[in-house]
Amino acid sequence: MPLTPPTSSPSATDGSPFLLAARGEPGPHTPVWFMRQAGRSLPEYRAIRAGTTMLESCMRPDLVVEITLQPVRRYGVDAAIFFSDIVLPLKAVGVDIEIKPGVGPVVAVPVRDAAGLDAVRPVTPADVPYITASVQQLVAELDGTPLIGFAGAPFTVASYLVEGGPSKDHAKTKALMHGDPKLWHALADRLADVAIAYLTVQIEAGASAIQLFDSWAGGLSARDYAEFVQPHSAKVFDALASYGVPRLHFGVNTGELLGLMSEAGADVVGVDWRVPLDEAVRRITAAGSGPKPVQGNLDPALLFAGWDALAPEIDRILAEGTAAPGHIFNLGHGVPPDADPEVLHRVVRHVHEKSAHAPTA
Ligand code: 1CP
Repeated sequence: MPLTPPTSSPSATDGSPFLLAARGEPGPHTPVWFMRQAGRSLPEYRAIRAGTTMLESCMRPDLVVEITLQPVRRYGVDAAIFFSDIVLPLKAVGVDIEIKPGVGPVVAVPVRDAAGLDAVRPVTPADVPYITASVQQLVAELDGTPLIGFAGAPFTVASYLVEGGPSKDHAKTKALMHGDPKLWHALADRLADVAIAYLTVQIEAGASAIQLFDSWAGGLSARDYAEFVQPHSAKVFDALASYGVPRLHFGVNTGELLGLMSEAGADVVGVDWRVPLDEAVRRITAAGSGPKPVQGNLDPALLFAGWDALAPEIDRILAEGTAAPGHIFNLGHGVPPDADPEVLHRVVRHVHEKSAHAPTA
């Protein structure tokens, strides 16, 4: 039976604080979720993952469903993020890639020439039945809490393929961009198709929103971003526009790129801690595509500073977030593995209490 896109009828998640904020509409409180909320900071995650590799666990609906739900149960966050990884769609089509504990994605044969491109193709639903099954089960169990699907943006995924693993300076990726622009654009275009296919599977199975992670784009100049990256991320956003689900976009250290990342086609722009949200709104607006809702932007380091230091920072961010037509509270990057779950829970309660207001007429 063909799947009906979830946007064709009113859904249980429509009036949720997360989707209201993502659409720039007023809601009962500022929604909050955390990037990497499912993961090593939770003892229940470490327990259930014991003995299973990261990518194996992404392919088992029982684990994906349980791990995705763990932070929702524990923290009462306003959205769930699908438990997977940005390299999963590559693994699913046979790219020799593993996630090494304590390291990250490692590629056996880095892609550095046209022949290397052959291994990379978009997933079809038949390649990832476990993704469809996991999303469908999650949507049923989440009972009105939106599920965010996600994929890696072409640049960030390319950086793993070209470097062969995590990298601080992305030197080989930049060298390929400038040294062989034809190959670079072919690779980035292929990875745009990979992201489109992976996100389409998640949306068609019922995800309420999607986030395109371009975590490492902040290493690029605005000029290089505009020429080598933005057209490919824009292809991803354009291809998904007709579903009508909010499209979020995030990268680290992207203060100089916020306008360009917004113009790529994001409905919600993620901001790390380096730029205050009101200034981020100004930059997005100045670029000609705003104002629009923003997501962020507590420095994850502050989770370790003690509540007396943390609470005023949360309040400052909530105040700065009022400059945007919608604000989704989040960290400026992922939850650190050694973060205290009690502190995260307190952040959620504080954001909800401080931002609660009577529904507007
Ligand atoms: O065994 C483990 O627990 C390994 C740690 C881990 C986890 C929990 C990795 C390896 N991936 C994940 C899950 C994951 N990855 C999620 C879902 C969980 C959640 O958010 O609650 C998501 C959204 C991702 C996305 C991801 N993977 C990004 C973009 C987000 C970001 O943090 O910037 C990136 C860059 C990756 C690559 C990756 N996978 C894993 C690691 C440690 C890394 C980063 C490596 C590096 O530093 O380059």
